[in-house]
Amino acid sequence: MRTESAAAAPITAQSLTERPVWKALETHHHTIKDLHLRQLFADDAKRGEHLTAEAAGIYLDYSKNRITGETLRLLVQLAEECDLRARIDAMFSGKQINSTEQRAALHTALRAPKNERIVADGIDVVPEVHAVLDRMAAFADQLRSGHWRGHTGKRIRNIINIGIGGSDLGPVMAYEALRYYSVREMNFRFVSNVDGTDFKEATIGIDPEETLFIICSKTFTTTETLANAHAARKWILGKLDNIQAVRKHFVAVSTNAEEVSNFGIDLANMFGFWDWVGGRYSMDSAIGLSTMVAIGPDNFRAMLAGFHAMDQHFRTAPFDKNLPVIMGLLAIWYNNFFDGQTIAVLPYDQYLKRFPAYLQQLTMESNGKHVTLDGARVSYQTSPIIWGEPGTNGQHSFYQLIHQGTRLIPCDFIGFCHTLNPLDNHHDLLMANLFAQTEALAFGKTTDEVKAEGTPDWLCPHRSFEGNRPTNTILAERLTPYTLGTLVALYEHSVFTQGAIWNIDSFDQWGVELGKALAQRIVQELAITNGPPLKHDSSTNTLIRRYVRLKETPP
Ligand code: G6Q
Repeated sequence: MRTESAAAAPITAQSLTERPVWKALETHHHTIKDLHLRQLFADDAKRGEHLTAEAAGIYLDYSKNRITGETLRLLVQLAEECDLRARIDAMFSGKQINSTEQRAALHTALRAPKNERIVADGIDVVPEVHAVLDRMAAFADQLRSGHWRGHTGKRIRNIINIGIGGSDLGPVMAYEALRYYSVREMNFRFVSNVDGTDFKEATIGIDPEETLFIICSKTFTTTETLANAHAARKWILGKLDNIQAVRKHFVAVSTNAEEVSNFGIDLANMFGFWDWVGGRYSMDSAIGLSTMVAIGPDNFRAMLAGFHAMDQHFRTAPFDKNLPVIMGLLAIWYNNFFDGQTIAVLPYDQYLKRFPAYLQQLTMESNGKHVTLDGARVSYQTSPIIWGEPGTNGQHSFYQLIHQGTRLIPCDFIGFCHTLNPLDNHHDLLMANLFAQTEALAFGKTTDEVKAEGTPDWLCPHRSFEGNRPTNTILAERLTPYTLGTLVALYEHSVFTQGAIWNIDSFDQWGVELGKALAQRIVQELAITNGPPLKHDSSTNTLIRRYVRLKETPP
């Protein structure tokens, strides 16, 4: 869909790094870069209360960052001068902010309440969004109640989502995050990799008669997904041996009705979405069908309400109180002024174990760009690398580097005041670790303190902690569908804020498209033993020849 007015992005001749406010930030960075968090907290006894913000049930403590009031003032000024406000409005109102694909990025419409009106290309999209949600809900209810039966009349007990990238990471993350709320009589599995192992392992020990596949693909042309979908059809027909079975064991989520139909899926069993929903922004569209089946329509709608609450906050709150804006600006502060290269996301909740992986795509596919909206090479770093693991596991692994390594790694700690699974004092232990880590990272342990503990001189350098390692702490009451929605939207909009300031297209992914095209050619070459001479570089030619020769040799 093409939306009416383009030019959401203000194309300014002035490069970001030439702006006076950018230069002021550079000077300011020079002045405060050695200032220690110990000093900053000593200077303001209430810093831990002042540098906080709260919205939609999310409390953000950003006091343990290497910033002063002046830093914040300048960063907010940067956001204003980069027209962040106008860009936010352009996104929410359906302008073509994804300029290289000439599309809107209107994922916020996916969680708009029924009475809202959002016009794209002359059409109010909200009724369409709700019509799909209602169809999804009816289908999910049929499955959950056992009314939807397989071809031989058996109840569906296994749901396998087939999709990759944005058609997989969101559904997997949301299923894991909301597992507590999921129907336990059903199994949910996810197949993404074209590696046959993924499909094989997902189908081991389950009965095709009790299995439904959700084929998620926006384009319905993605090689990996189609290969797995064909394997699934074979697997179903292998047991049921009747093409009619496809109708009862496959549904599709796509924007491409023609290809869905070519595959053999009844269009009555297709759930649509729109080209203004980017893959990595689609977990709250029909791509979330597996999530809805798992947690039920009411919980899914609660998740959408959480997204929407954060959307409203992002759209309306002043920048200095705006959680996604503050987080986005802090990411820029470390990325562009401290030369920080990565950000660790550390959820202290086992259910959020796939959240860092989800954020990797959201952040790095969105902002891993090297040219501005007008095609000029950027003269500054764009997306940081995102990584992480749930606490406390990470503490016994890579936190060593965060505490005592040579790199600056800002971290986001995420925790909840209530656990979903009370077990003795486990939750206090978990949260004590979270608080202790942020405290230790900020304040460290001086050589004098280490000495005072009786440590011999030679050991003191090894046991000292410089501290001054910045962290954000995100605290919410409890992990619910609503909270998950707010958390995802928080990061979506933080990513948006960063992209707006870097003046890049956060909504295209030409790097992904390249990969999709390149493998097509080589796969044909791998199928022929004595084909024509290869025309790649000498490394690729040799690797292909070696592979083709050895794959013919029995192991
Ligand atoms: C996400 C990307 C990418 C995409 C996958 C799957 O923003 O566009 O990760 O989601 O390549 O694409 P299909 O859904 O079209 O199969």
